[in-house]
Amino acid sequence: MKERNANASSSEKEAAGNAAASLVEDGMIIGLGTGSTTAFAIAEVGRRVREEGLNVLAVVTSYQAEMLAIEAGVPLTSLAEHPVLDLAIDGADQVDAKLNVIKGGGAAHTHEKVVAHSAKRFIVVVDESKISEELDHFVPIEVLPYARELAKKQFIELGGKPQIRLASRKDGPVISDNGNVIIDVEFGVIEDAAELSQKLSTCVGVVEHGIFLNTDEVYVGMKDGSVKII
Ligand code: ABF
Repeated sequence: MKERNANASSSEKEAAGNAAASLVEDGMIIGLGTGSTTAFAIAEVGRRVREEGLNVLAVVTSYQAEMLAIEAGVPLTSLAEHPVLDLAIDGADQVDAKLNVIKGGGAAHTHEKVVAHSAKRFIVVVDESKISEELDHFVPIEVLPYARELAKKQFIELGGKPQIRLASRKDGPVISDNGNVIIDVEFGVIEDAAELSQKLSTCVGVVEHGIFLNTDEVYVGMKDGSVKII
């Protein structure tokens, strides 16, 4: 499995998260995702609510994001009440030059994809280490536990090397907020993200995969403290 750059500085993540949070305008309904970079965006939105009286409602994509939003004082709503979002902010595992994105390191990509597709504008926030000329990160895939072995067989037939994601204590598989398992699949360099996305979506037992093709802009926290928008 491709190791994530564990050395990415939190200042890069904070710069990207704050820059995206500055896009939030009064009266917006927003989507807030999962992960340590988006956590900075959530904290900044909360600061603006508390200190600037920002009037905003947020839909969150995971229990982790919900906890952070509540702690930060960001008022919450749901997609049932607000099915169309003005802006969604979320992290990523890898972004290529064509803005194809791989997400799912936090096992929440199914809800994240629903939020990303419910938003008029979808912004990804990353540190510089996530940017890559081509996509070669493993693809997280949420799979029905009942279909675990059948799904692995289909991923192998597509040229992948599947690995069930285990909980850190190695006492069993990671279980998503939806009660499913996560299978991480290495495909090597992904030449055609749209084609692989389509093939994975038609595999029996797949709930959702982590290839995102609808990102509008990527806010990249750079090592020099600046934020690059691609
Ligand atoms: C979530 O958090 C996932 O979709 C993504 O893989 C992960 C990124 O986490 P971090 O910002 O901590 O690297 O957005």
